[in-house]
Amino acid sequence: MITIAIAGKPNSGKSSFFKASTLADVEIAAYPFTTIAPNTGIAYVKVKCPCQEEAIQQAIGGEGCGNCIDGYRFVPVGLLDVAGLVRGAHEGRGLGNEFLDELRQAEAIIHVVDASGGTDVDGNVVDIGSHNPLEDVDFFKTELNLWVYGIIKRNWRKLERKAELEGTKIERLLSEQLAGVGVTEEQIKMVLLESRSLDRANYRSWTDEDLKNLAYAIINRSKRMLIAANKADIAPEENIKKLKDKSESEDEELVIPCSAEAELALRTAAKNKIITYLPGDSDFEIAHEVTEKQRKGLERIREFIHAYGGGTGVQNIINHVVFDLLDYVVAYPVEDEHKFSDSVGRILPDAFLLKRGSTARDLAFSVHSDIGESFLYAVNARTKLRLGEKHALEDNDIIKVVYTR
Ligand SMILES: Nc1nc2c(ncn2[C@@H]2O[C@H](COP(=O)(O)OP(=O)(O)O)[C@@H](O)[C@H]2O)c(=O)[nH]1
Ligand SMILES: [Mg+2]
Repeated sequence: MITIAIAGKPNSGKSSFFKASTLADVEIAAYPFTTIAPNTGIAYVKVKCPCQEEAIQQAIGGEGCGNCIDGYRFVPVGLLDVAGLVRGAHEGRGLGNEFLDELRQAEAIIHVVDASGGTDVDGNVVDIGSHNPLEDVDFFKTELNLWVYGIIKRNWRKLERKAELEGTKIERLLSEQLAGVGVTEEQIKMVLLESRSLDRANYRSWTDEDLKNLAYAIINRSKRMLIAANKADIAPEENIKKLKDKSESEDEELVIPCSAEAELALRTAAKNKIITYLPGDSDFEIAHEVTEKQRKGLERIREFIHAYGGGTGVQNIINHVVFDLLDYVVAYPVEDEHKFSDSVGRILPDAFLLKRGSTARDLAFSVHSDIGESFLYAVNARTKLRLGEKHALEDNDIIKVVYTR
């Protein structure tokens, strides 16, 4: 499963973001992690369910598929609430080592920034607007870069010697050093191929500055990042603007404003049947007798989500990470391409997230390794056209896999 890390300085709202994203009103499916740690959980991307399409409606007799909620599918992804990042983490300060260790498993990082400017660089509460959140963005990247740079630098001599004695490629040796960061040899190779200043053949003349640039490029490639401008409900408008402007002008990580607290309040209220609300909805209905205080609180949240282009931003961030940053597609395997169901008649029973470029055969492997092994061909259930094993899946594909039994 995809793993996304939630990281940032203390008190930026990481745990609130984690709680909000992992609180599901309906138990959609149990996806236990092999090791259950309290800071790991399941969040969901939200997509339109194919059962809503007219042609499919007709084929299945006008009913819902039973696996979506109000026409939306929630497909699970792993989420990790990482320890707060403090200054000097790369030297092991605070929970520095733990923090960095946890990041290893993550494909992407949601950097939660307190956009309200109400916490200082170490996470202490200060007056709203008195801390510049741009500093947090820089500080975070600096720590990540220094972490990777530190590993490379510490081992550089040894690495050089090994390269000469054994003739091993520099990218292989670097990836061995950086295995703890979760970087692959392929990623390092791409970094070196694309770099204008780093000549692989001349690694012996690389300066400290070169190694720093290398570290920067490696972390950028191996961990896709997005900035959650959190506490947008209380943040001065100019802070959000500053964060967005910096990101655009320097072509850096996308900034999406959000309010983890608002999302948490809405999901909790939905769970308690006080409102009808689905994660990511741009509005909600108050469904129950509520106290004046509750109503006021809810109306404040409504104002906020209307002002912020419909939504608290939390679901939007999860979807953006998976579909845009990491470039995944959703695919639905079926056994009966006419009824869009499995062998016992369950309509569109499963949804899988696969890296764009994955094939019908990869999907078969996701269903079961046996089915992948004995794959013959696939059929696009919408068009009934036959697909070869190399056919790359498109987002929202419904696929029947034919295999030898
Ligand atoms: N106004 C507002 N407060 C928030 C938001 N998210 C978190 N907080 C508050 O910020 C404080 C720190 O939140 P927490 O999630 O524990 O931060 P962490 O240390 O990064 O895990 C708590 O008092 C939260 O209630 C938000 O979106 N809006
Ligand atoms: Mg926390």
